[in-house]
Amino acid sequence: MSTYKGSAPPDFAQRLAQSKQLIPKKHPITNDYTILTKTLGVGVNGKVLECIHKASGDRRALKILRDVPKSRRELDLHWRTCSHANIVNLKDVYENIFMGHRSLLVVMECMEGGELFDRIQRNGHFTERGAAEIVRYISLAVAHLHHMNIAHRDLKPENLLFTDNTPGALLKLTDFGFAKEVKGTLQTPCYTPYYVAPEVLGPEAYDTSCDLWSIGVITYILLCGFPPFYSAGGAPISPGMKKRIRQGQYTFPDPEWTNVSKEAKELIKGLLKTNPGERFKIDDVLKHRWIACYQKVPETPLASCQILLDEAEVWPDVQEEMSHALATMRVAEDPTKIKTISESKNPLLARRAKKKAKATK
Ligand code: I85
Repeated sequence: MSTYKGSAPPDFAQRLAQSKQLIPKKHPITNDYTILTKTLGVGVNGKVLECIHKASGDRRALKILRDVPKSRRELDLHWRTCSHANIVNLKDVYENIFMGHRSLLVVMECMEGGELFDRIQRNGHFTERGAAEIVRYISLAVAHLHHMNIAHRDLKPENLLFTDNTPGALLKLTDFGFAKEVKGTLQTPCYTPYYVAPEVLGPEAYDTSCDLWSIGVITYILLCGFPPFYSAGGAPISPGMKKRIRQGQYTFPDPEWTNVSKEAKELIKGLLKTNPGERFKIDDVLKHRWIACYQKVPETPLASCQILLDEAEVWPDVQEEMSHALATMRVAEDPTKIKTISESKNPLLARRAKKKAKATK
């Protein structure tokens, strides 16, 4: 690297401190890492393998992305946010030809504790306070993103991983394949604020609100072991289920919910509001008593670990239902798509907008 004077090129951590911009390494990844064949999972834009950092012997996770704009966006958003304790950390990025394709090879810290609900099921004992602690971790990650005007939009149990298998393990969020930078509402010009409907101010509230709906669903499952909305008879997303989601029809049935605190139920109600405008914002969650004072939440044993174990065979259906519901929200809650089409193809609207802009000057 000729740009660095004198001594050895700075390592990744140094570069991180020096510049906010991500510069992928160009030399072959195999100089630094041994890539193992074990697949840890498959994400939105690429698969994840295990690898070993030669210099330290550390186990790490490698995500292989095709070098296309969509992957660049994923990497950029992950990079900008990954210094947070509850977001999976990036260790190295390479720009290599891999298996004949121009690829981005993303090395992450290895989350050895695996997925959220696998661990809860494995542990066999789980309390309401434990659930509050987990929801707090998720909310801290989401708050970090939302405060940077980034919506994750694929917040589901498979993307929440534990650092290790110790009692002090941290939970971290991963996969920025659907993440999106949302425009701040403040700079939107040309409107008289008194009359402006929230959706006109831009997609911000809507894009970020799907993350809050996700937190609501995950909290519900943590507390009882089954989702708030599910289709009868195991069909992945039925018309009946869609209708229940749209109308916000869910209950807190006995006996699973009998001993769950009213604060927990109150939080879920704020998160599962059908109208995204009425739904809690991330700061409402962090300020909520059940989260802010999570150490005072009762240590009531929950039915969820047993139910997750008993219902293990339907878990893939639950995951599919959640993925599908999120996909629907990503499309439905983006009013800009609709707006830009109608505006760009409507000369009358365009002229009126111009006139209005002139008049307000
Ligand atoms: N470690 N969604 C489901 C995994 N460490 N995993 C997924 N998108 C990603 C896989 C499919 C998430 O961006 C994913 C992504 C990144 C990871 C990831 C990152 C870091 C892991 C798709 C493990 C794991 C689990 C159990 C044991 C171990 C590792 O998945 C091991 F033993 F290797 F330590």
